[in-house]
Amino acid sequence: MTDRFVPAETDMLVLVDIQRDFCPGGALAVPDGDAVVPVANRLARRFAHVILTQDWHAPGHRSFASAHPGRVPFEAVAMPYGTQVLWPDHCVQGTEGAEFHPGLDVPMAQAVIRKGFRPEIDSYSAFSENDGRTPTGLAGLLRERGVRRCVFAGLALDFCVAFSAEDAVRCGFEALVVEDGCRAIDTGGSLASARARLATAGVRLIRSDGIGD
Ligand code: VGL
Ligand code: ZN
Repeated sequence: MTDRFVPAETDMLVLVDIQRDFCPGGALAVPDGDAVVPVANRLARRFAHVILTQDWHAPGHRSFASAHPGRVPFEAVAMPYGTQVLWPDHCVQGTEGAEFHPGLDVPMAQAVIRKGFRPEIDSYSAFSENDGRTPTGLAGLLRERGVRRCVFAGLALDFCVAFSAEDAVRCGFEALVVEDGCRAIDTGGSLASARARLATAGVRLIRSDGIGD
């Protein structure tokens, strides 16, 4: 049993990081990641407002294990702004891996928020970078457009989707996550931790078949 959810004029669908590198065959492939593509395409047609986020790293980005001699991907290290998981090189600006998944069909998307472009700092959330205080500008964009509620789907549930949804609440928006429109990386307990944080933040998880009109 899922409660119905009816999209309103003041809702924004935020499709997170549905990019080649997060899908099977990509540099940081999320298991079954491309399964979110048809869900995202369907969802996009139910909302008056849709935006995309795009992970967009400078070459040699500090979140890459390759920038830390002796370290390997999925290890956690201390960075000036806190603990950071190290990743394989992924979503490098201008590369094929950074492109949106070729099956993503959302020509109605109104904006693309690129994040993680500063070489020294990672950005999971679509609202602010991992230091928790450098804004991306998304909150201002949403406020200026009269958006009150954000509905998230995309990759990965336990990183960019969860951090974005939590931050949405922090910025004063209501936030929901379409669970079947997401897939997770699940490294080092990240999925359990993300679920707990989402529950604490009051982010509702819904299913795409519960979205009506
Ligand atoms: C992501 C790890 C590194 C994500 C981005 O989109 O969830 N995860 N960069
Ligand atoms: Zn990244």
